[in-house]
Amino acid sequence: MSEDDLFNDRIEHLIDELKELKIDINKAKTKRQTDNIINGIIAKKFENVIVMLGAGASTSAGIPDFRSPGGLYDQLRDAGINQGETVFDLKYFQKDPSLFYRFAAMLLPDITKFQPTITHKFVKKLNDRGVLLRCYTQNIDSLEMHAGLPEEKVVYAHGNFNSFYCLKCGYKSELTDEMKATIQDKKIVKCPKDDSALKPSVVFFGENLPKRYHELSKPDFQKCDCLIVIGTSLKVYPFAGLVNDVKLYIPRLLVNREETGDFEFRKKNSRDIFIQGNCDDVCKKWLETLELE
Ligand code: CNA
Repeated sequence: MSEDDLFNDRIEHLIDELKELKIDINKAKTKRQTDNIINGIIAKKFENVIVMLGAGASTSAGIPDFRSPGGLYDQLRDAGINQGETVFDLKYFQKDPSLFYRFAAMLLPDITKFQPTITHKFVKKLNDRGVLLRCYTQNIDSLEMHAGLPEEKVVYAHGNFNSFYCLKCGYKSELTDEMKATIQDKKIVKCPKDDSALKPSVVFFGENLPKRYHELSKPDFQKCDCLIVIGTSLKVYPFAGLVNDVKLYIPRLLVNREETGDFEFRKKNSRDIFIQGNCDDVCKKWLETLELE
């Protein structure tokens, strides 16, 4: 080997070492920042924590998300529906509700089938410790409620299946066992008054978000002293925009399989922290730490 070759070899080796070191430095920084947040929660330095949840919080319960490989949009594509959003489009539903009812069973909350995940239990734990200001969820599976979070602590930003209503005559009904059976049979749930399709109180594309979301989000996000965002692609607005409604110095933590959203993880001295991975694994560690205290 010539001297030049030896030199180049050594340089490449050094570059590799530096690259590894940089990753370790980033990991250590993320761990330190995250520990600060969990310790801050334990010490009640943070008393107004907001958790924003997405479909990733429920995937381990067996409910597919929309956009992950093998998720609902992929399954719809396999069934010949290329635009997954169509199933949840208000105008399309008014034209042809059968499309929605073909797939509704996949999302219908059935507590005997779907149980709250460790992530939901972590959010409940925050509330038990008295530091949860509110949980804003995009999920329509009501697993927050089944985890034991009180109603006033949750904003179901995209509604849920708890009630149904008629778009024509305004008839309203709670979800009954009979309606559940109809949905499981992939049939349309009909209005007993005018026989048109009943729509669940799930927010479809083209619909306004619930009044409670509009009333609470502004004051809540101004009061928030720590934001934890879990299992969401942050692709759906206005929900995704909420991350920018906290004050400029408030720490924002994202736990997700991939980086997403309007954050500045790489900026020097950034308040934003990204933890890549399975949210249940991350929340399990946090839960254990909180339970030890
Ligand atoms: P999405 O667009 O499907 O994104 C989910 C995100 O979570 C992706 O970035 C995934 O990588 C990530 N993810 C999935 N599993 C995990 C996991 N175990 N750990 C960490 N990250 C994970 O879903 P969003 O919630 O962002 O989109 C909003 C839609 C999805 C809302 O309107 C919901 O109503 C709708 N949705 C809800 C449910 C439910 O209620 N469980 C299920 C499917 C879709």
